[in-house]
Amino acid sequence: MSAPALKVPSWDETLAEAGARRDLLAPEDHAVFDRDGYIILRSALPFEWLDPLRGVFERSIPEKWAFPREQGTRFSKIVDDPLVRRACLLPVVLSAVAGMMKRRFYFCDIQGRDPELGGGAQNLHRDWLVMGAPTSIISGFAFLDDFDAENGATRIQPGTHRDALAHDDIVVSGHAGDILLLDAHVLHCGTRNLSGRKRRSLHMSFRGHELFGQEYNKWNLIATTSLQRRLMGSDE
Ligand SMILES: O=C(O)CCC(=O)C(=O)O
Ligand SMILES: [Fe+2]
Repeated sequence: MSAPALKVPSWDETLAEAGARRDLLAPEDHAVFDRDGYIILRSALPFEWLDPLRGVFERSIPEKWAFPREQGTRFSKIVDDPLVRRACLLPVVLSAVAGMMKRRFYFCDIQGRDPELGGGAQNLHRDWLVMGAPTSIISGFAFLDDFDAENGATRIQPGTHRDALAHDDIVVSGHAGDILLLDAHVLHCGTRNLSGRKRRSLHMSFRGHELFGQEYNKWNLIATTSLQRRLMGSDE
């Protein structure tokens, strides 16, 4: 007797298994994300995860990177930590990303970023350049410290995912545990840390399925569960 064929769960089934549901966000939150190209999910990280995540961040700063990095900023290499992975795959995050992507996507990459005193100033940029079609990348920042214009918070020009003209220019602020999600077409940048107060974030990237395989990525091999592997782009 032959073994029964294994059924690969569909993408919708995978999202459902991960607990993602459109109604985890209010309808107006989806509308704001769509209109402005960014959203801040307040207190999205469970409070009791903050200290352990800060610990992972601090323990995972390499002495040296194999390629040049921004001066005056600490980067943490946190790819294979299970709690970090859970933080990136929270149902509310997946729900928001699914609402914007409207197609299969995968969790691609993560690193920690912490601008130090005097460091962190970036040029305004987009994380995804190909305009005129829905974005292929949504960038996320899970904050481990309170953030504002004094410690290098993110500057954003809302709506620039649709409209080349910036109507507004803001620096976001909030508390440890908030998660900023950004359509990568939106013009944004890190700002200078003027106070020296830590501004650690977990900087993640969700990508449309069409980009899968473009980057060197063995993440799905270290993900521990079948569900995580599917959310990172692999099929069982
Ligand atoms: O950390 C930030 O606020 C922004 C970082 C960023 O946009 C980038 O590195 O591409
Ligand atoms: Fe960026």
